Amino acid sequence: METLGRVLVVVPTYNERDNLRAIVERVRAAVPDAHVLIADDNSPDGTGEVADGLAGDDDQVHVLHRPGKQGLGAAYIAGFRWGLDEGFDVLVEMDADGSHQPEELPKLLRALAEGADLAIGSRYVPGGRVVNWPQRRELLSKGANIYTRVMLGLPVRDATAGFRAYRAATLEKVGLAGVESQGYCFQVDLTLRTSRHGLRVVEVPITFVERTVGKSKMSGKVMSEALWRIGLWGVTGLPGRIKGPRRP
Ligand SMILES: Nc1nc2c(ncn2[C@@H]2O[C@H](COP(=O)(O)OP(=O)(O)O)[C@@H](O)[C@H]2O)c(=O)[nH]1
Ligand SMILES: [Mg+2]
Repeated sequence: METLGRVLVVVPTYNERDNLRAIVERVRAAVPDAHVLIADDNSPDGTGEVADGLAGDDDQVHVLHRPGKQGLGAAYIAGFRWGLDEGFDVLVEMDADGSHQPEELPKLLRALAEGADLAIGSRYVPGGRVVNWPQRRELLSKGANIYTRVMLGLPVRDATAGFRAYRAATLEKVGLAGVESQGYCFQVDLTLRTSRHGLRVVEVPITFVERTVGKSKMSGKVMSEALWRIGLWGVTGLPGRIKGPRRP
């Protein structure tokens, strides 16, 4: 198993004031060497100030203040750019609301150390689970994954998952410049790009626990962007202008 180097956990936030401290503390306890970057979209509830407080108390916690709500994908692209510029070797995506359990982070990192280029924390491989999701949400998520598989033929069970670890080299190869996905379809976008570049995508089973504090930011706008973009990629073959080799 290889050593991975420096790990950055990027946590996008929009109105997560009452979730943020606990999640950051759990990450710091689960993977003490890792750094955390909070990418906040100027949340009206004061999440940005909570983030500044956490960063002030801990050299391994950082904050990226963004001017306004520009979507999950845009926040991740900005967070990844920051992490790549700072020389991190691994970039992790994790929600702030407790749905992704920091205690499962070592499993994702182990998959990278064993050779994966992208490790996805998957709800839909054997051993993966979802706890406390209303049936409507579960149907939406499973439907989105079926739609993605039919449209794109991706060999991934949970292409919309938001708990994942990328090698910096994966993001550099795939390139972030052409990524236009603003919302949650960013996850599918990057999965497709990574897979189309012939890189190794591995799914690791996780338990996804629905939030108990605060509100979901899933919206009609997020869903319709995913529908049309994934449909377009299905028809045209590729998102944006991928230059890497295409797998059969
Ligand atoms: N910075 C930023 N974070 C966002 C945005 N939309 C969602 N998030 C964050 O992304 C994570 C997942 O969002 P959530 O609402 O829990 O989605 P759900 O789990 O699919 O219902 C949470 O940490 C949110 O605060 C956004 O537009 N900008
Ligand atoms: Mg959530």
